Amino acid sequence: MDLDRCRLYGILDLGYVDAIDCERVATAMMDGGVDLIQLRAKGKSPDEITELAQRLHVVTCRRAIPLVINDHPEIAQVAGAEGVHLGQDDISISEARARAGDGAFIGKSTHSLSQAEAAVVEGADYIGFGPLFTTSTKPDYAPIGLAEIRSVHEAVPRPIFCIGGINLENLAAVIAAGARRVVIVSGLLRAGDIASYARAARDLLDAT
Ligand code: 3NM
Repeated sequence: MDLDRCRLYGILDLGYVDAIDCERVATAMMDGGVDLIQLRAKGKSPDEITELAQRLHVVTCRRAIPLVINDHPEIAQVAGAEGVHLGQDDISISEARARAGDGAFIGKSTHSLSQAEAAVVEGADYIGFGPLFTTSTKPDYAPIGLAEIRSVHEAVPRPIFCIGGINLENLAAVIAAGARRVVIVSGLLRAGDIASYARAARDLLDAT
């Protein structure tokens, strides 16, 4: 899986999207140039997530866009998803790799430079780095700001996706601070025209 080429990561967060709309929203994201999609379904049952992951994978496969499952390596395996995303308090990367099977890539959320470095030592294929700004999608985390973006890129030889409160209003500043890849959740999912919103973000990223 060539994660290096991925720069705009969209998350289907069921806090913002109804399960019934996920395929339509994923398609709009991909139309706009999102090149990695995660299913984040906090509070849903494993059966519900599995069913949704399987449906979504049909749609993402058609465009050869990798699908990442948050928290559930077994579901990634059953659905044939390409990746798994873990938080700091989840199972280890090696455990997730064993459960997801067959070459799934594993990403990990990190909230400081030292966590980012530790995630690489642990074997993460990519990291999330944030939250840069306060965000209602993950409200209990203190924002880390933009100051460490450059040093994390110097320290971590893996794709780094900056995350947390990123939107079209602040994306240029995030890029100017050194980000090459970003995750946008609520900005995209609340947009009236998701494909156009993604395209505008993509254009800003591609200009660097
Ligand atoms: N993880 P939005 S911040 C899911 O820092 C998530 O690990 C974060 O959503 C982290 O774009 C975050 O709506 C929320 O702010 C991102």
